[in-house]
Amino acid sequence: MPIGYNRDDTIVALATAAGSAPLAVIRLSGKKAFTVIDTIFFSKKKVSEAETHTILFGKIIYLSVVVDEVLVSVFKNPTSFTGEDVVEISCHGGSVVSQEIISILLSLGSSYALPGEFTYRAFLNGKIDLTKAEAISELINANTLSSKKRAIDGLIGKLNNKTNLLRQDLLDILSLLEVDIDFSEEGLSVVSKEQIETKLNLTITDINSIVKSYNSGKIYRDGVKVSIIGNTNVGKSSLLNYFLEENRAIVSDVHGTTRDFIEESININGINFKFVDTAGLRETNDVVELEGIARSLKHKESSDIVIHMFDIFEDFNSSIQALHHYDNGYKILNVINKQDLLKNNSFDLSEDCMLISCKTNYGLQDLKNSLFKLATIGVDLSESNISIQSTRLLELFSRCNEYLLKALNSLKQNLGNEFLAIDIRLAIQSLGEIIGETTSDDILNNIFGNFCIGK
Ligand SMILES: Nc1nc2c(ncn2[C@@H]2O[C@H](COP(=O)(O)OP(=O)(O)O)[C@@H](O)[C@H]2O)c(=O)[nH]1
Ligand SMILES: [Mg+2]
Repeated sequence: MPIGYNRDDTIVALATAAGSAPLAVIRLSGKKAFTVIDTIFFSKKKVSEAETHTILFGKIIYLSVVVDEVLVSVFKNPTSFTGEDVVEISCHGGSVVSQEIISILLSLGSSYALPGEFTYRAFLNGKIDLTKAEAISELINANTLSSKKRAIDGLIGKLNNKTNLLRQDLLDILSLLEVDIDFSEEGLSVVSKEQIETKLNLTITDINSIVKSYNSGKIYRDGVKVSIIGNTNVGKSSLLNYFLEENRAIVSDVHGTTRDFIEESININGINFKFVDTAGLRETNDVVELEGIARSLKHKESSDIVIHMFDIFEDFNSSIQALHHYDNGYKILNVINKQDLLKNNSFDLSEDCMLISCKTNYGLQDLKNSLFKLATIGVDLSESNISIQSTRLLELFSRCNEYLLKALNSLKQNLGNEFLAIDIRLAIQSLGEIIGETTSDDILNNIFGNFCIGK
């Protein structure tokens, strides 16, 4: 069991974001939830006598002082999120009211919930499996509609169903093998090698597509970081402003205007692109600008895509050449700006290079399209397929597939059904870990520890 979670106590936490807001919701879950709330909440009915899934209006009164007027939602075990007795107190927002109520609940014998503890209890009580727990975390953290949709798929059990189907397929193969093992003692064989091979291959293909979906899931969850790098005055800040559709960064013909970096996100076709406008690269003795340049280079290293920007008067051909020999894990888009200043069309544009004008917007839509294309190379953009977003699932599905490939190999080498059965059993075990049937404490700690408190 994960650290600190194996407790019988009644837990409390704020379920909404802290700060100024019209309402705040406090959650209380556990054996004493109803007795604790009944000592401070005064309404027509006691919470312990109310029907499940009803709402009561009343006052929280503590030491004869009215703390707030609130609504209390009542959920009796086992039909609550955690599977325990739960109350949700909707009080007035702002941090003072909710903190006061939480302090009172703590002083009455409940304890402060650890991160993800409500969800962990839901898991312990069989209300949700691990794929759903992870989906809840993904849903809360989703920052585009697409990543939200993928999380909902997990929440409504698509991944769980798929995993169970795959497991059933493997169990079918296993029982075929076992029947065959029994009969082979009598010198008979009831199952053909081809039959097993076809079934194994189908399952392997299915799992492979799930493994591949991780990259798509990752891009939808984490987004794409794009740094705009180049010399001073080439138009980096102008480009950022174009993407953001606002005058976010100062644009000026003074060299070295942008001295710190500016980071802003936009959504392109459902994917979150984080643009970083950086200080222009040039020789300088200005300490602030030097620090800015150092930061530019640091951002470049952690980017998914670097827009390397030049203006048409620069000697960009040699720089572009140099860049192509430079492989740091990010993709490079070479962009030449200020096309509007071209006197004639005799411009020699090398491949892999885009010509734009931030002044007239020439080529900017193409640049946006190229960015999207570059970011989504190898990514499955269709939303109908099952997609995984966590490294835990990636690891387990990959492991499952390795066992199946081993089994396939044993089959091809005629190693005997006993050998195949061993690997298929291990593959089935990996699928069991996906839904959390057998899982180590470390994994549970990792999953639930990453939740926010109150969830
Ligand atoms: N003619 C022309 N001027 C541009 C273009 N893009 C930017 N500029 C001008 O170039 C100067 C530097 O632009 P800025 O975006 O601040 O460049 P940065 O230093 O790279 O961030 C400003 O005076 C801009 O108005 C363009 O496409 N055409
Ligand atoms: Mg700038």
